[in-house]
Amino acid sequence: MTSSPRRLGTAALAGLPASVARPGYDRSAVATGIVHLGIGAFHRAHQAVCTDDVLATGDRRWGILGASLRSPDTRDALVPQDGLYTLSVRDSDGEALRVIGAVQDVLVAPESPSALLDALCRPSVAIVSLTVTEKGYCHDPATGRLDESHPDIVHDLAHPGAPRSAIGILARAIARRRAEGLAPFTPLCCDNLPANGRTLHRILSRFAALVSPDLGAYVEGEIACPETMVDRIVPATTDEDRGRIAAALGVEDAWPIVTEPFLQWVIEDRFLSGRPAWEAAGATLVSEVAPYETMKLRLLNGSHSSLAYLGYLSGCETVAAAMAEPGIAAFVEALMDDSTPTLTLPPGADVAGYRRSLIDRFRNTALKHRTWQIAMDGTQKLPQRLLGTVRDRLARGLPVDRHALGVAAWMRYVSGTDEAGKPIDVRDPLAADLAVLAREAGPVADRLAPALLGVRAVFGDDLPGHPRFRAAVTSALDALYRQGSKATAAEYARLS
Ligand code: CS2
Repeated sequence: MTSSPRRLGTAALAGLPASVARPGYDRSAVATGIVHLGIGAFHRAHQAVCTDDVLATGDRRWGILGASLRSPDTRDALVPQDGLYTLSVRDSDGEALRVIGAVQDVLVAPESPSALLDALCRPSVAIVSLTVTEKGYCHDPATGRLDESHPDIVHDLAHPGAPRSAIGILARAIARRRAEGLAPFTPLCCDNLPANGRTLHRILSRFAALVSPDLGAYVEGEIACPETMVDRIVPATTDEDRGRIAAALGVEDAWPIVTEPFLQWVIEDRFLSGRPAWEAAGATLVSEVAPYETMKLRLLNGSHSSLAYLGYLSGCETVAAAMAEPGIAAFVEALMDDSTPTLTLPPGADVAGYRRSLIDRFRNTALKHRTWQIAMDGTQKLPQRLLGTVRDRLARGLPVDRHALGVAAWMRYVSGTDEAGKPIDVRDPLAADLAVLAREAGPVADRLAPALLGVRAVFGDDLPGHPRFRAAVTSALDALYRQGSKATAAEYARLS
């Protein structure tokens, strides 16, 4: 008698409890149609799930080869499980478990850039999707242009055969496929960047032009980067999640993913070499993504970042805990009131319903979405989440106090101490620079606000000197220092 498996994998599938959904297709017959760069939790809760749905319809072209651009952790968790992992969908009604089969293999780019380049040059690969987070694009967040002095870009231009940035990897693979006479793949950005397809295309074309003018012209003219809007809340998996899910499965899963029921994916239908019928999984294929994307970035992510900073400073560990603070919850509603008039709504959009669903999603206590997780990388997030709205409101002569409070809470946060005097583990590519500015200025609004407003990568050339914005940020920061974030949020919620 063979012993029953103790770890999730192909051999364990048949023995899982009947309540656990699993791939209903022959995984061994699936070809690799997608390489995904940045195979973290978000991809595994979003695009991989939609692609799993497509595979289940019988279209076997779209298996996913995942790549991690940094750490081997995902590979170490998933490869011993034949790429399988559990998706746990949680809300107040309970938890539904499903094993996802779309991921076939995982590579670790730094261990072998050439293996990844070979995979990207397989003829079956038609799409290279990316979730490398905002900072993974090596760009200037304020302008959306390639940061040519970024260490990874400098490295990749000097060593094009062993790239380490997503941009260097894409450019090298595009050049090689072209030289080999293979059809180009479609790079598909699935990160929360503004105009994410156009931004990727601009950055990639510039990088390619620095490699050679000919490659630059080819990327500029021949490579399509569709826009996307991606949405699903995916907190980091905890050990408690692992324990609960293993008990339900009867086998260990080294890295299950926990998420909410909601999923939205809006995609510009502009693919060079075919695409999965993601509509079968509920995705919306459109000709213009921008209205969906702006609505999501400004209402969801703008609220999220504000909740993260205000919540964290006042000791709220999760988004749901911050939403349980009446002043903070009222502030988030009021912030959305201010963001809404700046939006060009998608056709047929029910913005009131959308906002209500966001509030419900933020209040989902079954998810432990840490404010600290969302607070990360603020320099890369503020421009598209809060500052676009600020610019639109300033241009129309409207008050910007509430968005200024979101910015001020970020300033208070990156200065490195919370309201209880505890040090904050600030994670941000510019964390060291921010810490120096904060130390030199001290916890004084009149000094700290102008110092941090001077960070051009975030605030560009226009906002640092804008008198109304500057005054609004300074007084919001002063209020945070005087009365803390709960009372300030409540006060700002009441402003007319
Ligand atoms: C969050 C997002 O971590 C963050 O910054 O705001 O990851 C958010 O959960 C997703 O964009 C939701 O789709």
